[in-house]
This record gives sequence, C-alpha cells and structure tokens, in this order.
Amino acid sequence: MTDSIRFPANFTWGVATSAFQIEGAADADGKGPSIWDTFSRNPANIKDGTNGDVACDHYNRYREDVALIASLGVDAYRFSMAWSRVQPAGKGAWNEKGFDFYKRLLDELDARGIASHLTLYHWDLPQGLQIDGGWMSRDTAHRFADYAHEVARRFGDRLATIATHNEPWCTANLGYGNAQFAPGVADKKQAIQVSHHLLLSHGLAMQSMRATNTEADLGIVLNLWTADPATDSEADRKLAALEWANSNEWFLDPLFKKRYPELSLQAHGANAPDIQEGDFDIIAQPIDFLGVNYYRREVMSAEDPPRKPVGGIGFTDMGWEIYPQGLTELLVKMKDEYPNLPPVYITENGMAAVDVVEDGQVADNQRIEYVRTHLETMKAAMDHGVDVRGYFLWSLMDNFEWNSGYAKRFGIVYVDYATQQRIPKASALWYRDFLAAQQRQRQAA
Ligand code: IFM
Repeated sequence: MTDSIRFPANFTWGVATSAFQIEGAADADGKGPSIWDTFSRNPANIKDGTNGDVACDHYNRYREDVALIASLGVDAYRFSMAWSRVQPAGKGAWNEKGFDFYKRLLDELDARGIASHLTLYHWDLPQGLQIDGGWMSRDTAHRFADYAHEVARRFGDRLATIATHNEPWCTANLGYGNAQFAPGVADKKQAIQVSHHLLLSHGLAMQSMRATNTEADLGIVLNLWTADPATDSEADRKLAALEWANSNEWFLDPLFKKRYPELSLQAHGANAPDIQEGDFDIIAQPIDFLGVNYYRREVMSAEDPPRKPVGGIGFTDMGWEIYPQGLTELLVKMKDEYPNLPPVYITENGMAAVDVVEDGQVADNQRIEYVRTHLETMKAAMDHGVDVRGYFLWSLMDNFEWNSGYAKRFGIVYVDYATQQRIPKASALWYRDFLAAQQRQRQAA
C-alpha cells in the first residue's frame, strides 16, 4: 500500500496550477492581453466555445484557494505568473498592480507555511510580443530574459524554485505545429524554430536570473513520456526511437549535452532550426532542478494509425493511456542517458475524469488509483537511484483545460463554474490523508 511507502523526510509534496487556467480577471488592474486571451476568445478554437475571462476567478478568490491548499496539508504550491499581468506589453513598463497580486498571493502562502514554486511561462505570451513575431522572433527570447530578471529581482528571496518554461514541447508543437494551441499556427518548420528560441530564452533567463543572486533554485519543466514499439518489428522499434528523440531528447540534449539529437536532425531535414554560434553554451546553463510532467506513454506502430493506444488499465477522459510504470521507465532511462541530470521534481501528474457531484460529493476513485500507482512507480525510480525531490499533483482544482475548455476536469477539487463553489473530491481527501500519514512517518523517524 502506498501509505506504508516511506518517502524521504524532506520530500516536497504539492499541488499545481497555472495562471491562465485559473486566474480569470483577464483585463483587471492593467493586465495586457495574452495570446491565450486572443485565441480563446475565438469560440471556434475551443471545443466547448468557452474562454479564460473568468476561469476559476482565482484572482479574486486566492485567499479562499490558499486556505483550500493548506487544508490538504501540502508543503508546496506550484503556480505560474501571467507575464502580461506584470508587464502588459511584454516589454517596457511594469504593472505594479499586477506584481501586487502575486505579492499578496505569496504573503498568503507564506502565512500558511506553504513553499512557493513559480513558473514564469505557462504559455500566455503577451499579445504585444506576438504582434512583434512571437516565439519565431529571437528578440522574444531577450524580452523573456528581461522579465525573468525582474521577477527574480523582486521575488527571488520568497520562492523555493523558479522554472523558466512549462512544457516548451507544447508551446512549439501545439502552438506552432498543429494550431491546437495559441497562437494557432500550423507549420512544422516554424514549430522547430520556435522550440530552439524557447530553449534559447530559457538559457538567457537562467543567466539574467543568476545575475540577481536569487536564492531560489532555478530550472525548467518539460513534459516527457516513454515511447514503446507496438510490436518487436524493426519498423516499430525505429519509430519508438524517433519518438523518444523528437519529444524528449530534443529538449534534454541541448540542456545537458549542448546539441540536438542526430536522429531528429536527420528526420527534420530542411526544417532543422537556425542555430547561431554560442547558442548551445547559453542553453546549457547549469540548472538546479529539472521539472518532469508525466501523464502517459506513446506506443508507436508503422501501421496506420502510427500511435496505437494500448490502455491495459484504461484511459483518462483525455483519451490518454494510463501507464504508471512508464514513470519509472522514463526516470531511470533519463538518469542513464544524462549523468549530469540535476535533482528532479515531478511537477505535474494527474488525470482528467468525468466527475459528477452526488449528494455534495465526488467519488473520483479512478483518480485516486491513478495517483496512488504513480506515487509507487515514482518511488520505484527513486529506489533505482533517481534523485526525485518532490511531487506536485495536477491539479489543485478543475480549470480551463486549454482547447478543451472547461469540459475536462483534472482537479482534486471540483469547481462548479456557475457558482465558483469548490468541492473537494474523494481524491483530495485521499491525498490529505496520505500526506498526514507521511507527516506521521516524518515525526516518528
Ligand atoms: O492542463 C495541462 C497543463 O497546463 C500542462 N500540462 C498538462 C496539463 C493537462 O493537460
């Protein structure tokens, strides 16, 4: 049973959210528009035709939400800052009212003894920078470094960690590769160039933040997955190797080996990115931690369709295969491939389910099982020597699930969007009890 697994006493337990998905208050107090405001206000882009204007109204309800976080007994809260709230145009003037909101949020978290883990960029680029070329422009990487510097300068002594990006794979491939996400571009060459600029911006931001002497640990968050061949055929195995290279090594190699994976470069051919001399030295700045978001694996097949869902123990409401052992496999493989891998946080893990309120309760037992089994496989990786320092459940509460709108529920707390009532699901109560048991073990040790 997971309850009896002993995690290290200083292990960090948390929950995670992101700004655009929960804050709402899209135009409040001088906030500028972001590409997700623009994108989601076109109902054709979002499956249920909704947008992020109100979301969970966290901007106005943050006190209540921090009390909710505290009631779970977590050590830490991972959240992101909306760049256009603190710098409306993405360059030039800072918006003090925007910074005040994050200061109040930090005050509230501090008062309850909850450590703050900040992500600088969770996909909501200021619209002004998009007009200037967005992530296709190298200049955006420099604007990002300025923003990172300012945040680290102001808040660096109050944050446990600062991550530059959340899931740059998504920004590049869903934002520029297949137009599912903002800014809605479908152009493979652009997607690959954008991924390079995102990595460059990460390195530049690491440099600018280090210059502030912040005490926060600095790093980046990647979404990673294992890729297995559907059969033992050579064709399937080759596809699985290419998937591993394109999704994981494409980001890990520049960070830890100052290069892109050869397999991907060959596959990209003329779509390979423009790289300037010195870029890899900038990208490969030492990082204090790597955030890993793990949800599923890919099973690759040379037959049609090329990605074969397997679903031995089921699928989530996103249609993602539930594959807990992939977390062990992923982390151990990373440790073997990257001897200089820094400490890891599982910065996201969780599932979307069709949750319903019955008699004031939500019996999301499948989510409990999902989290429980992933905690076990995370611990198995730790037992294999992977230095995992913390786990953040995605997500604290139901929220705006990007192009799925509010239809997909990832929260351990149910949000009734009509009333903004928060109802802890069975998984929230389970997580609370699990953490209390961990706490008892800490005290007994
Ligand atoms: O909701 C997202 C989050 O913003 C980034 N990681 C994956 C989650 C679930 O799709």
